[in-house]
Amino acid sequence: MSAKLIVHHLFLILAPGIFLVSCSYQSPDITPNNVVPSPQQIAYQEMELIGFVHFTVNTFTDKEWGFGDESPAIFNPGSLDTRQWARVAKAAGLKELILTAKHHDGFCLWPSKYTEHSVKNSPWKNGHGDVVRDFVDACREYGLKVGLYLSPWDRNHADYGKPEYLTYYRNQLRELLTEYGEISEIWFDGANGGDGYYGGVNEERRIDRETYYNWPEVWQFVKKLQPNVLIFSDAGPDIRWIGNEHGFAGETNWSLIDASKVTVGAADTKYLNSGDPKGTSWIAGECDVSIRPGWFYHSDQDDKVKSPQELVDIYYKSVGRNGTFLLNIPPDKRGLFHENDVASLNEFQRIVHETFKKNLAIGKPVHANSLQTDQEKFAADNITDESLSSYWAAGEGIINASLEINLGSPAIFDRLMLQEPIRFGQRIREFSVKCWIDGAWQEITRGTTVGYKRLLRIDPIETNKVKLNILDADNTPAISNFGLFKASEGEKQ
Ligand code: FUL
Repeated sequence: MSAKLIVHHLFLILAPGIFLVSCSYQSPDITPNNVVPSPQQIAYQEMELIGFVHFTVNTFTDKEWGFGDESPAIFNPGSLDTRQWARVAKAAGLKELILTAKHHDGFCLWPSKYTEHSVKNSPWKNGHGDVVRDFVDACREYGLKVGLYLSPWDRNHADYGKPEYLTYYRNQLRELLTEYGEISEIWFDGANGGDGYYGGVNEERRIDRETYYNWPEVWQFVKKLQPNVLIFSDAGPDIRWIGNEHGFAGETNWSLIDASKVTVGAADTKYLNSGDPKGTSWIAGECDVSIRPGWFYHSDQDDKVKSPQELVDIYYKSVGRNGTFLLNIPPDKRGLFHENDVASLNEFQRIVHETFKKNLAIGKPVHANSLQTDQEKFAADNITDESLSSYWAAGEGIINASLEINLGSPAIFDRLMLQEPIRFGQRIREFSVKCWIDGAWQEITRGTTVGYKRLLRIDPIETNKVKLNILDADNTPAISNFGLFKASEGEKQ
């Protein structure tokens, strides 16, 4: 065989392999930060909106914190309908609901076998009801994730403050985490210790917040029962409290903290509000707030329901600042979300939908002054392709970079959106946005952190070119989405 023929034969043998290798070759992503979110934490932030449902004996006694001496006989909602909760939540764009299975009064919304202080001794459904069961069934029917709140502080239990109570608490956790299917989030509240009924002794009990519950052990126990559950507390380990009950994340908000600096129930709220760029764990902030002044339903607050515009403002200060918006809607004595709450929630959803339905930057060409490589994978146009998974990244080691979005013809907008591909960590520390106005670049706004999502409200601008400047970052900056929107008229009413 001639040498030429051998080469030819060799080519025929190797070519399919070469072809296969080149087809399956995927250029590598940017190098991730040391601290990145888990897939569950990414999915959690993408939900954006979550509902809280505070419901218990307090609903019937008109209190915020039950003392623990309430008779189960008072729990008797005439038309409890968990499907109405789920239906309303779904229509409002909420992705998960969290129910107070037990609040500080110790009354259990499920027939726990470890206490008599529960629905099993209530007239509701002749003691055969289970609100937790009805709740999880309704959530699943409407495609909502399920979260549960089990108050560590229990003003009813005789053993609260003693080691015996910890066994009781874990037994209840086991019931909730093994008998109701998949639970996506479990909420550990920080309020702890004080006066209470405590089995009839009516006294004040204090616990050592640092040691009493042995949180690391409780969290391990929880993860053993439900490996995918996300645990909320002041200190995480998966989701942290944002440090206030107004639903406001800090203007600067890192999804990282150093959890060893945080004591559950005695946290530095400023620290929680802004997170920590040097944080050692990914623990994003959850922004909780009630649609009414109280967490529980009180008829004298029927006219104090937050307006749709107030809810929209909170949306910008929570979701728009890299947080999740956890909005409480307390069922009334009937066991239903009140008409006023539903009306406000629906209008809130309509406004948000209207504002963000049309991104004026979609499909527009983008030019970057720095690219990771010339590969399509990192192309500047990826920030206007509407996909969260594609992204632009600056060249390795480059921090200052700018992206110019060419809108073609002049457009008017007053809302901006930036998103980082957080699966590689949170990076951007500071950015500015300039617009081409009267033949020159003029700065129209500036911001600090971005994270999963950053929304900015500005006065309406008309321009055909927008420039995003990354001014400071912890690592090579990357952007997955950029958006320009015109606010719904409903935002202003
Ligand atoms: C607080 C509790 O004391 C309130 O009653 C409410 O449940 C809120 C969400 O958390 O710490």
